[in-house]
Amino acid sequence: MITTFEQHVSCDQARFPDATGEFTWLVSGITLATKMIESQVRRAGLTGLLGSFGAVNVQGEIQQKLDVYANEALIHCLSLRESIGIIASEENERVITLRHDSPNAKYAIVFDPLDGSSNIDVAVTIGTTFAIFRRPDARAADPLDWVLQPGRQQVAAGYVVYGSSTVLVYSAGRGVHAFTLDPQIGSYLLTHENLRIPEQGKYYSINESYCDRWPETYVSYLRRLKSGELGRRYSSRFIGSMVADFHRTLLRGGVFIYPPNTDYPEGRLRLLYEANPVAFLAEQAGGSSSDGTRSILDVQPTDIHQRTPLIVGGAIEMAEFERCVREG
Ligand code: AHM
Ligand code: MG
Repeated sequence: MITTFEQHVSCDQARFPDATGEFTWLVSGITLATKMIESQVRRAGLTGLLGSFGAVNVQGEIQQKLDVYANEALIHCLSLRESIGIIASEENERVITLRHDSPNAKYAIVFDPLDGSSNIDVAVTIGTTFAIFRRPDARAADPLDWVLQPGRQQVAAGYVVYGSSTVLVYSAGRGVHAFTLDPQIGSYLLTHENLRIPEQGKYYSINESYCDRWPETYVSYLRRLKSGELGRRYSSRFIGSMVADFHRTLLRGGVFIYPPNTDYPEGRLRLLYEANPVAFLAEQAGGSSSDGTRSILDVQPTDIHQRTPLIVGGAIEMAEFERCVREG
């Protein structure tokens, strides 16, 4: 028996007596857009879609052509979903207000259309991350209030990883489930139900070239992982696309870390649409996350593009990180 992503969401929603099907319709906008993106990613070298677009985004980073295509695909598909009032994207400086005052607009969605920009042109795994929030209250005047909510308020979150296969990983707060795109039929099919992060893995994932610019806590944490003090000597894996590095961490265990450094004192990753979705998935899968002092999910955002340090992984690796923080 096969279960498509839409079937899964529809069954999950049926638990709620007042479910109308609108949430299932909303998330079908994500699957449609990510299938459009995946199709362009697979053919990018053949269709002139590699290389830079010629513009710089709000982060001061050069936009790639595929960044722009992915952003437009998501905005186009999601704009048609009446239940979405507000969109925030890594590629747009301000939130996009679709239907702020409509009583049908119950949700906001935030996304990074294509994570891992440096890997786009070299055929290395990239991804799309997203999170959905409920409208804070019926009268919320400021569109920003819809998206500046702590990660714990995420109604659902996930990512699509465009790797050797294309996999959608999703949680609506009732476990983490993964759906692999079957290119023959064009549907995401359930392949991993109730994913759990192994309690202890064997990999740490970090850009170690910045080690002379990290706070001491991260230096001593890495030393401990490598020394064998946790019962094994950890090995290194780093792809440079957070989605890909996190996906391996979710399936195989271990820890993914992007510390603050002297160039990026707040870290490099974005809280709203990069750190929050993976933190939510990690917690749902039995792991946890930190920004160095508290769970990522407890951080109250103040800006849609704010950056954060991110440490996310399995129970043993995260307990060890907390220990290093306590010991200074
Ligand atoms: P992006 O949103 O421009 O792709 O940047 C985020 C990416 C992450 O996927 C990855 O973990 C990180 O940047 C890599 O940064 P660095 O090159 O500093 O290691
Ligand atoms: Mg990105």
